Amino acid sequence: MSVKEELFKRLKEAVVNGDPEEVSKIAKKVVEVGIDPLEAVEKALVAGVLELGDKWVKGEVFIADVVAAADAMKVGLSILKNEIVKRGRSVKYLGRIVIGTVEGDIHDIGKSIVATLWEASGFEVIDLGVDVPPQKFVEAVKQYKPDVVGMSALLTTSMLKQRETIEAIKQAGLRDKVKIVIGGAPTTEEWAKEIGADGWAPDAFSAVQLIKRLFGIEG
Ligand code: B1M
Repeated sequence: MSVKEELFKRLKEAVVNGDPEEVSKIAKKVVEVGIDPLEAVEKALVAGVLELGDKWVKGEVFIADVVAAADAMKVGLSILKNEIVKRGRSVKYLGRIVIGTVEGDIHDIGKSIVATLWEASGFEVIDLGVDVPPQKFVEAVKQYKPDVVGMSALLTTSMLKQRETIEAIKQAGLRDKVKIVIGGAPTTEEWAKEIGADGWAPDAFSAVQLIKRLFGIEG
């Protein structure tokens, strides 16, 4: 087993065990030995949360275990994020994006990864956090004047808030000032079209391609 595989295996285990200290220690080691931080996010941090998520859906673990794993995962993401952004650092920002998880929804793992990759791709990303009401997105558009608004939703119930937020931005007379993109596991391209979003992405990597397309950036 290579050093990388060994570190990824231990990092994933630390996430599954909901052990932030161990996650922090191994994530720092990943950076120290120069392993691709993005690969560590995908193959260890996210893999750990999903593995536990499957056990939870099967009723083998409790939701508290999933929360602990998600919190431990986010400790690792914050350490690896700096390295990801540093490696992708571009001199000036290519554009400004406001992102948030919609009202009634507190899932933020996917959103944080998307925000990290957009930052690493040279965009200024303002993260509004979770459980963000439509009006807060409207205020953020007025305050930050972003080029793009991104909304994440992980519940079939909270997806409806993506539509409500687009309506609120329209009501505020701001719809032509921003591009709006959505994502999150239950969302689909059809849903994005139905609610009048400008784009949708199934995962973080295609979210980077999407944002570059919206800005007319090649590659
Ligand atoms: Co919850 N949860 N959860 N959960 N949870 C799901 C989503 C669920 C599918 C599990 C299940 O039952 N099968 C289910 C939703 C069912 C549905 O409505 N479709 C569910 C449920 C029901 C719930 C609760 C209601 C459980 C309860 O309390 N009874 C509750 C709801 C709380 C709330 O939001 N109000 C709840 C709570 C939680 C925790 C808080 C414990 C925890 C979240 C911790 C956190 O985020 N800080 C949690 C977790 C971890 C999950 C699972 C296990 C994993 C979700 C995740 O992080 N995936 C999930 C089951 C599963 O998916 N296996 C489940 C990994 C992440 C990288 O993927 O978020 O899809 P994802 O992000 C991807 C893409 O979607 C895309 O790129 C990302 C990276 O590749 N993407 C975007 C995401 N956002 C984007 C935005 C974009 C573009 C792309 O542009 C803006």
